[in-house]
Amino acid sequence: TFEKKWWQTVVAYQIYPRSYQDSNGDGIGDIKGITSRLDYLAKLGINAIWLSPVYASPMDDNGYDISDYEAIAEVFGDMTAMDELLAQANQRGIKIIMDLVVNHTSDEHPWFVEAKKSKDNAYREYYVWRDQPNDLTSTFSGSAWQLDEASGQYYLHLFSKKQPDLNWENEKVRHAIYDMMNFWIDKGVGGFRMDVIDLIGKLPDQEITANGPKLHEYLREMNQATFGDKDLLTVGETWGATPEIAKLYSAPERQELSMVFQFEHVGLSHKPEDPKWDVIALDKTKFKSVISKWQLDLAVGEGWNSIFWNNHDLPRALSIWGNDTLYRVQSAKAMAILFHLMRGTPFIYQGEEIGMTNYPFETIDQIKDIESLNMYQERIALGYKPEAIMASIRAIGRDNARTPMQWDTSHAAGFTIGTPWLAVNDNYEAINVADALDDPNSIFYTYQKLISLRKAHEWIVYGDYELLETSENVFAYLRKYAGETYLVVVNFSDEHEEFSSEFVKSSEIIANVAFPETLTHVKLAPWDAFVVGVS
Ligand code: TEU
Ligand code: CA
Repeated sequence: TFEKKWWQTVVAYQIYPRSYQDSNGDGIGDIKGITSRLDYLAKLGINAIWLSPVYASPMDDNGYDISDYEAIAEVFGDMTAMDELLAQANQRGIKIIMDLVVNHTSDEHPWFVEAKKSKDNAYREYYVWRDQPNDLTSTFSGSAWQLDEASGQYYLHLFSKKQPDLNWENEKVRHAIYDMMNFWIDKGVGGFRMDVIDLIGKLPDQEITANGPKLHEYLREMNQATFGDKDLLTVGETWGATPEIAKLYSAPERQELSMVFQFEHVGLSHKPEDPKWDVIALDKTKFKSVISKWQLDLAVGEGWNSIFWNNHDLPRALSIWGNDTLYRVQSAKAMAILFHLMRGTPFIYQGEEIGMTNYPFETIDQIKDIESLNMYQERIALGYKPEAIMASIRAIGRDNARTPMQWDTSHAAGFTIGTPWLAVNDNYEAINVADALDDPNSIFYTYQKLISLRKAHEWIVYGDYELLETSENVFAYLRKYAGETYLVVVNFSDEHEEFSSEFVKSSEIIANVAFPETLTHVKLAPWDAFVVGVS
């Protein structure tokens, strides 16, 4: 028997706190700034905010390196401000989903400070120490093993040297994490987004990192010890997930998580053999089959899906897959319509709702992200030309998603009265919230409409999915529920396309950027999209 849950019907919104709204003029976004923007988010209609980390941190990886899980980073505010955000958000029917980063801590966390003191320190086994490194590498370039001079041993860090991996085989670590989670649950958070949670079952000696043998055992233990008897949204970040693996995390009877972020579609933006840094044109046939597989293989009752174009680690999808110049507004709307009428919990990344774009980075001194900075150094040492490396960073570096939110046409797009920590995109004069709210045809109102449709129509949340055969550039699918059938058609291209079907329109067009007279022979202008009831 399938149990309906609140997190199946909401649309969530991801905030990267450093770049959302500064309230004290230091050029860095903060919690008070977020609270001041809750009415805007209530107007958009979202009901959950995934808040990227705001905990105490030396900010080596902008907060994904935590030195105190139960304290707020001074640069973001304090616990009073956090409690106020929780209260103000909950008053507006918006739940705060905290970012749970427990694959690793900061090297400035007291546990690691202790662990480094000596081999027999009580906290030594909170982390992974070996006498010799093996071939494991860090996502942020180089070996995953860092020599600790004092003890002559190496510690594991799958990310930066300042992000030592926790040893999840140590039950003291697991229970300390569960206690911390209950601290936040008792504060009334709406759930957790779990950073690289597929790595906590790692077996370093066998060079196993994702999907280790005890991963699901740990998640069931965590579920029982923390959120299991609460009605929270839990979403795992699982880069290597397939639909089958997604079921292991989200099948209701397994009592693990609500859903996962899968990244199979993200992987289509670069060559399979190249880990990340060279963008290739999107293969639309592959894209349609990957997205459809996720709709079909994760049927209602078998597990739950999330749907997203963007997050703080990805280039703006509008820039790499849409058309952020000639057809910025149309393609942004078309991409929104395509995803927001599918089954699964949609996550909107800050700025996506107004069509923000990648930034034209030219030189490495403009870059802040440790992943790009480390890759730059690594490739300079390998003889790459700076302009070639910058071309990769400009196309797909993480700073593209982290340029400050563009609120209006005042100084620094209204993000700060000071000097922004990362450059504001010059296109804020044309792309900003104030103008979007004043324009009934803006991308914002397409998102607002789609969000309201999901609240009003169960077919969007629970309907069956069927991909239709079309020309390569056209993505068309059916949704069927309780005897009704809806047709979604998107021209995912700069070309003029045609679509024809034997269906007859049976309801008014909704959330459209096209209005076909009939369905028997539809002419689609670049990035036209529509959804209509059919019979
Ligand atoms: O990201 C996991 C992760 O692997 C990404 O860094 C991704 O592989 C890479 O950015 C793609 O190029 C999570 C967080 O979302 C990310 O911001 C953190 O840097 C990382 O974990 C470490 O906490
Ligand atoms: Ca600030």
